[in-house]
Amino acid sequence: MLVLPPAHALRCIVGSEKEQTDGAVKERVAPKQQKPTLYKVVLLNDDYTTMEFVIHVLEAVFQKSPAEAYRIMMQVHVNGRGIAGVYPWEVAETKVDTVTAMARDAGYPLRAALEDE
Ligand code: TYC
Repeated sequence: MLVLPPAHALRCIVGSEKEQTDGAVKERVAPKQQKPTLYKVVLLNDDYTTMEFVIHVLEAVFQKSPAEAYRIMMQVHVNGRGIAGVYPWEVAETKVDTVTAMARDAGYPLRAALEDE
């Protein structure tokens, strides 16, 4: 399923807009969001991508240890899907793009997707 960023995940520019009134400069400060909404990056199984390549992706893109990368790869291989990591919207989206580009460059059909936390 395609997940679009919610309005609150979009960068807020209100705080940087200055309002000029009678020579006075007022600044409206938008309250900073303390906890960003998090999204899961999910890896999907397929029959052609090698286990070694998936382990490499998990280590290189998701900073997993070799043991954790192997565990997640096997989880995807056995169950069809597995969580590679949980990140704020823009980070998660970039990881999906990076995985997809790496896989296509290497000639593999590996897919990654975003999910609501
Ligand atoms: N099923 C693949 C194989 O047997 C391995 C694999 C694991 C592929 C995880 C994708 O996300 C994946 N070669």
